[in-house]
Amino acid sequence: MSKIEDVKAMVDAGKAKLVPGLVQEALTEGNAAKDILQAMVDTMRVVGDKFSAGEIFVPEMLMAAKAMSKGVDVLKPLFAGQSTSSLGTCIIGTVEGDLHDIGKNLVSMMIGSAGFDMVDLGVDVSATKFVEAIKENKNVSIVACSGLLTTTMTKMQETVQALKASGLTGFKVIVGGAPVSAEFAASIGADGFAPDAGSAAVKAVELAKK
Ligand code: B1M
Repeated sequence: MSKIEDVKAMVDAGKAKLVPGLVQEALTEGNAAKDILQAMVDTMRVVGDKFSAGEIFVPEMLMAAKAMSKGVDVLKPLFAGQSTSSLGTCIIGTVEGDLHDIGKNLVSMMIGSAGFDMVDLGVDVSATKFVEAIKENKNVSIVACSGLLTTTMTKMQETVQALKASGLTGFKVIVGGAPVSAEFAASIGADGFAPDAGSAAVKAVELAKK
């Protein structure tokens, strides 16, 4: 059995101490970093389904999230960019009221590896904080807003509106996250949408070069 199956099982079981070693073993076994990452992403979907079905609760979900984050730490250097010239600064954060950060961290890793200088504002980021971050950082070309909860999609809308109304220029806004669609992104005035971390990086490069 591939070590990837062990990685999946231990992320599912929330074994944060075991996952890094298993990810390393899966790499040694010859598995591609992107396949190991995808396996962990798929496992988090299973974890979410179990939560929806009432089979597990928030603590188990949190443990699985921690386990995945530890696994991602092992893979991070393998996704590091080879770009020498910067495409500008990308400000990234999860919108106000939302504490989910695994997807945001993956998006940050991929956009960073595409050649941007990353400024990660973390989770529960208000519209005001996003706007302030543009003022505080040089050469901001992209603002990336992540959101996982349907209940905080209005905060994403508020954020995009505040960014557009700020009078600041020179940057484009990308939004994404499980409940976000291309239609929703367009309806709130975002410049771009991406369904996953890889395409977020592609979209960021495309918009920064426009
Ligand atoms: Co939460 N949670 N959670 N949770 N959680 C979900 C999102 C949920 C779908 C679970 C479920 O019910 N099936 C559900 C949301 C329902 C909804 O609104 N539609 C939910 C809920 C309800 C909640 C709480 C309300 C539970 C409670 O307290 N009763 C609570 C809310 C807390 C808050 O935020 N205020 C809560 C809490 C938590 C934990 C803290 C326990 C933990 C998060 C820990 C952490 O992030 N550090 C957690 C987890 C782990 C999940 C699930 C299981 C996994 C999320 C995840 O990390 N996925 C999730 C179920 C699921 O997603 N199926 C769930 C893996 C990650 C790689 O995928 O984040 O989707 P994702 O990111 C993807 C894409 O979405 C995209 O690219 C990423 C990688 O390819 N993407 C972007 C993300 N951001 C992007 C930005 C972009 C572009 C693409 O451009 C800028």
